[in-house]
Amino acid sequence: MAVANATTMSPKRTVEFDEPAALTAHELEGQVLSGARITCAALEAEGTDVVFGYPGGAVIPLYDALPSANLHHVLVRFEQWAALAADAYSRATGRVGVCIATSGPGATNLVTGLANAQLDSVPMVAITGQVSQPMIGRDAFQETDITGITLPVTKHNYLVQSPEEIAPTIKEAFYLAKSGRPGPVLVDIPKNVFIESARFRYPAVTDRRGYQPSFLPNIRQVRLAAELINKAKKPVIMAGHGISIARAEELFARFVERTGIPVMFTLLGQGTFPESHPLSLGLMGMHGHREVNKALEESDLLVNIGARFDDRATGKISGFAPKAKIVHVDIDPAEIGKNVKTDVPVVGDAKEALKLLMPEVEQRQHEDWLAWIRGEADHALRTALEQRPEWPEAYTIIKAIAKATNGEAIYTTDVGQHQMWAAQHLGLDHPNRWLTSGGLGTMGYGLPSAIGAKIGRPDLEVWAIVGDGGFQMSFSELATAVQENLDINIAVINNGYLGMVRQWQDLFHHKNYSEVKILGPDFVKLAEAFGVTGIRVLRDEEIVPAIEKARSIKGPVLIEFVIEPEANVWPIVPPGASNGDMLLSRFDDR
Ligand SMILES: Cc1ncc(C[n+]2csc(CCOP(=O)(O)OP(=O)(O)O)c2C)c(N)n1
Repeated sequence: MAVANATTMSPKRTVEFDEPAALTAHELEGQVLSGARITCAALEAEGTDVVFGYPGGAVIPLYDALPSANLHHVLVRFEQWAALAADAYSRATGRVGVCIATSGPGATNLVTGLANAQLDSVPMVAITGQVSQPMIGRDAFQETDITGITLPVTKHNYLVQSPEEIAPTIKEAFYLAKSGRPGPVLVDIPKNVFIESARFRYPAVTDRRGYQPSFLPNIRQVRLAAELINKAKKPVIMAGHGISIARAEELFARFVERTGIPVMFTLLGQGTFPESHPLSLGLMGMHGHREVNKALEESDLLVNIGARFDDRATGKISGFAPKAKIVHVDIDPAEIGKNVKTDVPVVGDAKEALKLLMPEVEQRQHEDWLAWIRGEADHALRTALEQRPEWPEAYTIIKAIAKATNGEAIYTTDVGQHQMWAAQHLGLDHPNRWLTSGGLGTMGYGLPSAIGAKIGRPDLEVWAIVGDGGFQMSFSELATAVQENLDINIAVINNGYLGMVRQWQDLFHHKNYSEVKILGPDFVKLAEAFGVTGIRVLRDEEIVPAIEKARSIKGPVLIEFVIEPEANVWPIVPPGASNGDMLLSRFDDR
């Protein structure tokens, strides 16, 4: 193993791990410490108190130092879930999530989690061990070029060259992760660098040459946007994740109420404004509500705040908001005009943009426009059209979970039909409590993200709503939930299929169900094997008692909800079609 390579370090620079236990980063300032201890102290200096990780040869020195640091380490069962738990921790708390993996396979297992955070703009720092410096480039045991591999899926990454570099690198990594458009940053540290020592000095500031993220929008652009807002007759707001990233929800609510503009949400924009508010329209795009997509077609002004015009939200670009002028508020100038032609770009932080917009916009109401939109709602759109009555319907289950938890829990999901049913029916009123993989669409996200969220927000109830397919990717994390004694509930929506793929095969590939029938384990027995309470629900009348039982039990509980195998999510915008061409049901043959 690469462990032997540790002997290549210079002996005179090595320190024994006899450093004082659990001193704070502040107290360690100026002391000579191992690179491993410096790494921990730097994390502490950034306010980190939890790390999600998995040990291995190249990071053994780091794990040696962990017990004497003020860091709670959560031992996951697979590194990908460490990255996704850190991602969810970050989304739920607004702090930077941290994950750790060893070199080689440990580091490569982080890749999907990094890509997930990159696409959803989640601040995260990943620390990976690397083989000792003299072994780099020799195909050493468990050597991978992780900085090369992760270059396209990180905001930035580093290969640290000396223990002196660790503290400034970690300082900069946190700064990059959370400033501007947030994202994941990876810090790769060779094993000998963990073992060698240096004087610990944590820099007060960091100054990365050439990195000047936008923050304050240009007031002229703000005024142009306000002009359009003040004269629009049929305006809509497209609310995106950028509002929660800027923690701008309060100001956003005041802006909406002042301008009287109805709000539609991207998948990740949900929760940025209460869905129960009269000005809230709900989800837009591929599985958006009918009236929302109709409003898009009809609107004369679309104000996008903090979203990136993702194709699942826009549908076919040429049919997207065809009559509307477009205002786009985004912190990343690269997003302006990338997918949708923008009339007025406002480049900056969503909160700062709203602060500047507020005094420029008039108090207005759009009653006729709102009445028109409401008139487009199709209350008949129900999967009920296709349901056999003996099976519980997924949306009944989702609504029951929302009701039992008073809409106040953190809800996480996997990816697929259950995710869309949850997005449509949870009725999300609170910010940063809807944790779902938007851009990457990472199956398996539900359970590890529930773990990350619960650790970050132990004060909140946490529900993972997962598919039987996605859950089979990450159920090993039940062991982590038990080891951490986490009070989380897991709702497995079991249709016996890779449901969303089956739905596409059903609707767009002549019902050619190729490789989507998925057998699962006995989920109740599986739960029990992990020491988790398992409940199975087969009938409507069992739904509420099962949810209440799960809520009353401390520790993880799994409920398997068996649903109609071939239920579809409606409406759906066919791939490549305009939002206005959504199908409302199987019988909608437009
Ligand atoms: C890691 C990964 N592999 C494949 C996919 C493609 N995919 C999207 S949804 C889906 C089916 C999910 O099935 P399940 O977890 O049972 O959820 P359901 O759609 O039935 O609710 C698949 C395979 C994906 N999103 N992520």
